Amino acid sequence: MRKLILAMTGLVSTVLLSGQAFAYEKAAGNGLAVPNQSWEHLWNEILIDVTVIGVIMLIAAVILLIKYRATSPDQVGTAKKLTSVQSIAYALIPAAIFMADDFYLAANGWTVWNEYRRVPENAMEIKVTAYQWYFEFEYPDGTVTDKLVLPHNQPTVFRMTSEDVIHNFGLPGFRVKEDVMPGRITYIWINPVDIRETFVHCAEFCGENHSKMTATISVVPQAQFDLWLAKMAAEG
Ligand SMILES: [Cu+2]
Repeated sequence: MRKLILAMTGLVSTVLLSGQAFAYEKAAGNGLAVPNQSWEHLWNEILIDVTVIGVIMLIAAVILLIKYRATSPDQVGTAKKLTSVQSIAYALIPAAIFMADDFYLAANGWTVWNEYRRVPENAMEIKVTAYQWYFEFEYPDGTVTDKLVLPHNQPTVFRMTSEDVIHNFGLPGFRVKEDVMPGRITYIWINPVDIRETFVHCAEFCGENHSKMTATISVVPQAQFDLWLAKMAAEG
């Protein structure tokens, strides 16, 4: 009976823990500041959890294998028959423990996604049009380019559509991607907090030259961005 109570306690803590996840993320503020950091945090959490669970399972398996190994070929096991309460407890306790973790991670994933879908009000908007097989970018002043230069620390939202087939605006350096479809406008946003060179790559197989459908992204200081944009605008 004690084990059954333990199992029920586990189930209750499952629910409490997932509620806790929501409370924690909500307190963190209004939307995400740097989305890729939130995704990385979530990914690390998942990685730690599956590693810990994996190691526990491995150690348990090795101990049981050694402890209960057969010492002669015709040996018959002498395990005690479990009572119903024991059987239920053996099933429920481990299930409750692992479910608590699953719910916790799922709740965190849901929260990050939910927050991520809210674009910051000060975001710069760049229109993206996908073609077989390149991306075209239109800046707020109407300048059209085939590569991205982004001002450092400026949240940027991409409003995207396709002129032909389904593509995908993949930003591995920012840990996000989103489908780009004809007849529909989808969006994705980033906050480039590091000055660096990275790239966008189509992440949906879209035909013969799909693998070449890429463009560079340069994150530069605001002043350098202003100069670049003015130069591009002048070149028309
Ligand atoms: Cu594509």
